[in-house]
Amino acid sequence: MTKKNWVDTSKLPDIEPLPEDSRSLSEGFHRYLRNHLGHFFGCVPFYIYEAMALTVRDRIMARWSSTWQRHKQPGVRKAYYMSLEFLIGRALGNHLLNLDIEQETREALEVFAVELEDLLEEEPDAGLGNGGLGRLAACFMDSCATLELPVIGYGIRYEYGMFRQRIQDGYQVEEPDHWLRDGNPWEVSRSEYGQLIHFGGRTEHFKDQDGIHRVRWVETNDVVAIPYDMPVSGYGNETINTLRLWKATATEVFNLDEFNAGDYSDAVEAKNDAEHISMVLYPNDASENGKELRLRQQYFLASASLKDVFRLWEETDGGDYTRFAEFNVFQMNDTHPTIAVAELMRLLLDEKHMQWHEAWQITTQTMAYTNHTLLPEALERWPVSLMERLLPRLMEIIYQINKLFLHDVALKWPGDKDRQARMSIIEENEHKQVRMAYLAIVGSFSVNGVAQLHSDLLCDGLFKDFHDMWPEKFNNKTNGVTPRRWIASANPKMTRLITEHIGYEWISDLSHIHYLKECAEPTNQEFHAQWFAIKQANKARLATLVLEKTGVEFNPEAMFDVQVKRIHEYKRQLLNILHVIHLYIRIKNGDTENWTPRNVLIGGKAAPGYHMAKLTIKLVNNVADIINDDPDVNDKLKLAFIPNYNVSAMEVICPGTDLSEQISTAGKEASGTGNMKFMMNGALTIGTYDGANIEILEHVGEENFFLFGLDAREVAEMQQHYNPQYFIDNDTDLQAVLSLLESGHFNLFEADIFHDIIASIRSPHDPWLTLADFRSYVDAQEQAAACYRNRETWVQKSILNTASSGYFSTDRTMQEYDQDIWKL
Ligand code: 26Q
Repeated sequence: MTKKNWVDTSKLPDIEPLPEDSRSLSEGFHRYLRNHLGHFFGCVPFYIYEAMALTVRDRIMARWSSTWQRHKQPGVRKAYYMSLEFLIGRALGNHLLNLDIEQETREALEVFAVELEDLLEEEPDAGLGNGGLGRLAACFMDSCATLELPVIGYGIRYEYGMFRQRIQDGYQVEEPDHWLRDGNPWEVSRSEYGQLIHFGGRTEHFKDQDGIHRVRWVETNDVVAIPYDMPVSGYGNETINTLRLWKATATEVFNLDEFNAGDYSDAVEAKNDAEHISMVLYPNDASENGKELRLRQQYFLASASLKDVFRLWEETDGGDYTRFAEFNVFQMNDTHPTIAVAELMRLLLDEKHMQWHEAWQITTQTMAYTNHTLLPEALERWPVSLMERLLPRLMEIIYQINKLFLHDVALKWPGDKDRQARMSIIEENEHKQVRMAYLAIVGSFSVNGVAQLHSDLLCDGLFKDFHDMWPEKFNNKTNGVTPRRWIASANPKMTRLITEHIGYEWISDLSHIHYLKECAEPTNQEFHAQWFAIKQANKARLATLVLEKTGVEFNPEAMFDVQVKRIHEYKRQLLNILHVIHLYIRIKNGDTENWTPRNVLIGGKAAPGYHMAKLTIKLVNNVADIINDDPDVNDKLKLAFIPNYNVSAMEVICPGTDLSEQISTAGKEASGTGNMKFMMNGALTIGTYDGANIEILEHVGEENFFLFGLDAREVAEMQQHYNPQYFIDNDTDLQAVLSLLESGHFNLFEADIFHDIIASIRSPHDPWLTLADFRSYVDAQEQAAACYRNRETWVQKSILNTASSGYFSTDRTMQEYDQDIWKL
């Protein structure tokens, strides 16, 4: 963008930081409500929230400005976290915690007779992500700010975030999430840093004055990317980092030619086309392949962010691109932004006029790639034909990258044609496709998985050929979660108790949490009683939420058994339901000696086009209807499906959970992060030997974890000759469960609707081996139930889980990224 309307304000003196006492907050709040928002007599609660958000934002600005100043000093090496998703959730409570002004804010609101908790509820969730990968990006941003790492997040400012889920007759119904409808008080738009993004057109190859071969990308359709900045506050420090989200707009409000030619609607249509790019988040947490708009989103993010970093580089470090890799590093959150590899090459070649070799050096010293999946079917592939049409210059560059790469492969393994075909970035079928993961690996100096098992399996399986070629590129970075949101903010009662006993350092250094282990000793009766009472209070809070959202009454005395996550076959919500049906049958048979009453809570969204996942939701709801209505069952067992599971719901759910369900088929869940949130809040895990479960188990000890099921090696083995009938024949409990399900007991007036589910778990081709793990799952559940009846041991194990969770802070994860990859 040209800076023709640029007004330099950098010479103005720094703004005095605003006071943060309750009086000053109260005044600010009142002024915003009256003078800015114009509410004189009264208003709906949302504006109360908005006025307070603006008041708090005022306290952020001076720090934000000085953080930018620091980062703009020449010689500051920066990392850029590029992600199609940032699942941030709410911001106000988070900033109050980080700025340590919660008490003052409470007092400021007293005059207006408003409860802080009610006001926080008014903020819509920023749901700019599907699940684990998007939430991880948000936790990373939090930790980087707390650790004062110069990291900028780059993403898309979706007008519509993750859809809202409603349940109608037991089925999921999706509704649009227009989270920006009432404006977003946290964002600052910076039109002056807009970038032009090209699509379509064709390339022209020519020789410049010096006879050097050059390429022009011409006749493009352009879109403008406008950045919107969101502040990311650090905990207890002066750092405010930036999450920069791009909105797509048309190059001109109206295309003047068309407008003058009278094609008014055509001109408006072009504007719409451009704005569609940042309109909606794809609600698919496995790849939704081949969708042109998705590829547009990916390139839009990659190009806008790279150009923005170039601009920063030129403004602050003078723009000597030979030194670019010394001061800049990009972390690609999965393959979604991987087109950035080719775009960085394009910018260096075509716009900075570098030689291929030099540009490739810079690119491969600047890019790093994180993989989040082991499912081969979830690896992104883009049709070459689509790439050629939408991004012709980038496709040329990818071909060239591949050619030089395959040359290296051939030199390393002479004559090994199979290997060359296997490793090619271009899959040579009748419909050629670009394998984005391979492009990412070839173009990066670092490739990491997100838990130890996952990283090992990448090296031995999915990416074995590449590991053979470049073992030094591969590394593990076990995920984490931020203890600020997931303990300090979500569980204030537990936070107070912990801090009374071990001090407050754990909030910014979770390794301190191990000091709690002493409190777990049975001699600490007083502490145990307090721990138990807090869990009970959190369960009561969760029970209230469940009642409000589902109408199902949970008894707070019963064990809270919770599985919340995206609905996916590999996550095996079905296994959970089979167990619930098993318990129901036991109750109906009067087999209830030494019974542990249980509330089973399941929640999560299904991708709108994922038939099996949607049917699973229907099954949960139908089973719930039968069980919850049965007077024989009563308080012994309850089942509820909580609609619209999201970040804010999890903030109530994880503190109120006793038993955390992490029951994926071993070798399929890359890491999991919900497992860590539950652990931190004192839940025990029932889980498979998968993803980060393994590391949780190692940290807490197997006596404090309910492990069951096949491990990854056994799964791979059994998949060769899986015979579900064998498990049915040898298990009368399983026979009873299947026969009740097949009898239509849970779909009395909906004939046959669960046919596909039954067929899938009975199939020898069921990749998730659900029935193979049924017996050991039921046994582990029985152990958990027995353990829960002994309050003393359960409380001890609960404390030990929290006390052993220190490793799972994203502060630790970010320090490892910094030490091994970013070196900031
Ligand atoms: C791809 C192409 C087109 C449309 C959508 C997508 C898409 C979007 C989101 C593909 C995948 C995702 C999300 C994946 C995800 O959340 N993976 C999870 O990442 C977590 C953080 O590392 C891990 O803990 C989980 O194990 C992993 O499943």
